[in-house]
Amino acid sequence: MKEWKQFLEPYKQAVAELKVKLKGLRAQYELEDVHKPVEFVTGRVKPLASIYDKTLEKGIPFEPSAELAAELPDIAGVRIMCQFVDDIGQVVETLRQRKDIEVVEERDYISKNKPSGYRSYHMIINYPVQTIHGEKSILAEIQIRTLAMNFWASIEHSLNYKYKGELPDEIRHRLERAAEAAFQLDEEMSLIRNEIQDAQQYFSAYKETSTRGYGDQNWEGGTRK
Ligand code: 0O2
Ligand code: 0O2
Repeated sequence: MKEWKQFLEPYKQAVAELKVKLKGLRAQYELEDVHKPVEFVTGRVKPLASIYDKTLEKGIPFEPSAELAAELPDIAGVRIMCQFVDDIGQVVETLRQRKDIEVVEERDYISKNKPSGYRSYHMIINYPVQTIHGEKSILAEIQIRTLAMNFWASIEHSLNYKYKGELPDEIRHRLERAAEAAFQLDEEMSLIRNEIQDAQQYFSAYKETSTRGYGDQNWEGGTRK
């Protein structure tokens, strides 16, 4: 077990660092008062049970090794959620330009969704982690998707878990239709993007100047009765 802990430690560190860095992007856009292409960021180290399942699928030994590290590029995973489909392109370009990561592979499941209906943009990166024994470069996966794509993927993921990957036909078909609906939602939101952004700016300014009123602004101040 100690071996696994040692093996996973750089991945844990990478996820923590990448989350701080990518949340930093969001903060910088906010300061510049422009539309922020990053809505929120999450991350995780792949649980051992999922690593075990993947080794069975790929037919490789379940042991901490260079082979396992190379075969499973998503042991460290970070997810960036965006409001609009166009934001994804902007985030991808920003990531390609960064000096602290090296993009080694990109998978575009947005232009061409997976048969399940899954949509997302994946980037596999090399990321250098500083350890007490020097620098260690590890692979990590960054998934970039809209809120609608994320909603669909998290629901589908739970259902797949419940049915152990064997979804009943009816649910599978409904999920395919739901994926199509999520795609339509993204398209519609893109069409009224300017309207939405104006409204969001107006609402932010209102929150900063208003001391009373109704709605979400009351959640932070603890004044909601
Ligand atoms: P904020 O101000 O809410 O953006 P940690 O537990 O410290 O390792 P973290 O970031 O708290 O790290 O946990 P996690 O689970 O990796 O990331 C969760 C972040 O994503 C939190 O933001 C959540 O508020 C945000 N989040 C999760 N789901 C949603 C969602 O559906 N909509 C929105 N808008 N945000 C979501 P933070 O970092 O606490 O900061
Ligand atoms: P988890 O729980 O997120 O860790 P390959 O074996 O190389 O052909 P692989 O490894 O499936 O392909 O890589 P891919 O397709 O780039 O996707 C890896 C991750 O994308 C998955 O990790 C999921 O997070 C997500 N993903 C891919 N397809 C789907 C899908 O149909 N539905 C959902 N909900 N997510 C998907 P894991 O390890 O499967 O899961």
